[in-house]
Amino acid sequence: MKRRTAALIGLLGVAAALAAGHLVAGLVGPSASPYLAVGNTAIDFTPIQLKDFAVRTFGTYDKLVLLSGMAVTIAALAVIAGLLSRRSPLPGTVFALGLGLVGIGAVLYRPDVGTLGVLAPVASLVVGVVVFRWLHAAATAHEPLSGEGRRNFLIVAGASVLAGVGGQFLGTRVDVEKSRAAIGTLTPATKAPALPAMADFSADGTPSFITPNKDFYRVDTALSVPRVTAEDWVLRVHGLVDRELNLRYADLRQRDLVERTITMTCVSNEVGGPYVSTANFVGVPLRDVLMEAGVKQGADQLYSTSVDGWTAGSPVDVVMEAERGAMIALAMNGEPLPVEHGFPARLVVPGLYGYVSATKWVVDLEVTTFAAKQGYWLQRGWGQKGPIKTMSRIDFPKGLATTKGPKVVVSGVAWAQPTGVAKVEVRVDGGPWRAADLTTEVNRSTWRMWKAELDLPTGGHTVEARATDQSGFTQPQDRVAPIPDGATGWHSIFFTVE
Ligand SMILES: Nc1nc2c(c(=O)[nH]1)N[C@H]1C(S)=C(S)[C@@H](COP(=O)(O)O)O[C@H]1N2
Ligand SMILES: [Mo]
Repeated sequence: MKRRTAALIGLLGVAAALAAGHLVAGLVGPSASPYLAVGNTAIDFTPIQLKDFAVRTFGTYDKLVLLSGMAVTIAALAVIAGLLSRRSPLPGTVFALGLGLVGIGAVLYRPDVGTLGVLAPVASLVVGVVVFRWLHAAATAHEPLSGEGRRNFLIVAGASVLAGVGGQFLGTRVDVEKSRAAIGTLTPATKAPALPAMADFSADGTPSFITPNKDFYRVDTALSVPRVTAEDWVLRVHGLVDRELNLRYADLRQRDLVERTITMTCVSNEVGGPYVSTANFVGVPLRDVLMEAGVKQGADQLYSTSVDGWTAGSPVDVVMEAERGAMIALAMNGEPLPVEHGFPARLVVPGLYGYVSATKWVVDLEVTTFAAKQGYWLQRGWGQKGPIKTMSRIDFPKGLATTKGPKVVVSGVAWAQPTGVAKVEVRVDGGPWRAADLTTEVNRSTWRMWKAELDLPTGGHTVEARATDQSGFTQPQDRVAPIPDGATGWHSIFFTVE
């Protein structure tokens, strides 16, 4: 058999296997797709340093990079398996079996796949083996590749494309956008105070005070965004409570909704990084819901789970603080939560990093103890409690930029939820610190913008910033990596004045 034919048989066998699995997953549950399940399991097992590197290097494209990397790896292995099978179909058969078993293992490991889900990787295994052997037999019988043999190749290629596309279509048929569009406006009974006139310094290079939803940072482990309609959504509240609750979307939206302006932050944000954004969230106070359920003595953890099995543990005393403003959010900046930010509902707890509080697509709240359960990132070496660290960032000038002098307005943001920012200072080339101007405070759980006008000679300069919060604490100079409980250090920018 020609090398080219052998390689093609290997590739087509694997394509057929993956497509068949994706099609069956479209029927029994999208997350049962063996390809996605292997990807998701890989994410769960990736060492934190590597995951951190991926997020740092590829940002929001980290998942695309993972899926493409997997595709290239699997294709390369398929070609090798094909080439090894020129004399006998055995190596390719073993490869198809092995790949199928990996798929079954990955799907069984997923927390969000139902019992039927295993049918998808089983379909992959069977189709992979059968198609590979069928093509191999045809190519052996009709060597060199005749019209007959070629027809088989085209059938497999065509059927694979159809099955893959069909699976994708079936998997996204739960019309979550339709459900979202039908919700209309969620009008808060208590509106957030209007923004003051000087809430940001966007004219001087800071972000706008409210982050538009499309620009709001996004961090999650979901390879495909979970699709839950508002109609199907139920939030179960249970565990160490006096009475269990099952809350439906229609119940929640009828309550007195509150609107709160909150700045969210990710623990994996580097000094100077982009994972901080602000929105007006509308929802139900989490404290009220927990009071209704009745938290029992001894409970110290609120353990929340998303529909795709991600978990976070928040301190009960924090979410129960009356002043804190923790909420079950339904809307963000005047519209129902965008699907990628947790539609139909998510948690938001001001002052805690997202990994211990901000569960998107939340479906389960268990009142329990830290001794009993560990959230997703806690299991992977991150800290148990995730209070947000006081931090500042320089937004203008950008690092290595050239800007006109001698007057240069340096600007940025600072945050210290829920304590509030008291002061931001800047210094140039290691000189004395001087106080920057601050915007009017919106509330202590939001960021605050700052700017300072500097007089600078032409040439290169380094500017540094540091924030002091309203408890009098100044962010330390020591550089600490995000793992395990958030980065520290002063942001520093080198730029040139011309
Ligand atoms: N279901 C789910 N919720 C999640 C996560 C996740 O991976 N899965 N990541 C958390 C983390 S680490 C952060 S920082 C915030 C980010 O929320 P955003 O994507 O809406 O900005 O969501 C949190 N909620
Ligand atoms: Mo995060």
